Amino acid sequence: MLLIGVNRSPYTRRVAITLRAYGVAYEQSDLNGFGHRAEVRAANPLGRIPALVLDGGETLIDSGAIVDHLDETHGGERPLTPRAGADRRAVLKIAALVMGACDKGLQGAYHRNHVPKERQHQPWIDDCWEQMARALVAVDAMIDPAQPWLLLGRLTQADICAFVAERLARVGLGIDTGQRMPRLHALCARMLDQQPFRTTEP
Ligand SMILES: N[C@@H](CCC(=O)N[C@@H](CS)C(=O)NCC(=O)O)C(=O)O
Repeated sequence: MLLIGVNRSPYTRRVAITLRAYGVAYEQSDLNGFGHRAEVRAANPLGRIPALVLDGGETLIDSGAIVDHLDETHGGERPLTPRAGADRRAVLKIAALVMGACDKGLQGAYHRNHVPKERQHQPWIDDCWEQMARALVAVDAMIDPAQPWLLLGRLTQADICAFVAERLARVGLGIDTGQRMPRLHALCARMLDQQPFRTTEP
């Protein structure tokens, strides 16, 4: 299996952590959508990372679709996203909140990084990042600091998604997560001690 993308991307890291949590062997090609346009577009016509090339040659795209496949093939009785019911809805809701937060965070960053300075509109960037921050604050409020994980007393896709979003906010965008979402900040710091998180650190 070949994972295409750099772990600096929250979407790629989400897949990398999921692969490691399931103990799946894989190789990784450290490409990004802007620096390696031709190679990334060859794997994904949309030009985005991550893509996952399966051993049979089929290529999957989009982190949500990729982790869905990994749940199906490696999740057994306890997939990282529960198969049905209230537990599944709860995990998917947090995943949607925080991966949507990544989308908003990157929307602001792309504007800052790709629009000429004189045409940049700072209120738009601020609004994107505020939307991201509010989603993370909402997840912060769901965290019980006495519990090792966000939900269900075990690692789920909610934790993995929250982890990559918190890192993007803190390291990528300079949002003070320790101050604005202290429980999430602490939970993610604890997760970093776990093998799937530690070994995928960019
Ligand atoms: N919904 C996609 C988003 C992927 C995405 O936006 N990846 C970024 C890297 S962090 C990218 O490749 N951006 C290049 C572009 O949009 O042109 C997913 O979950 O995989």
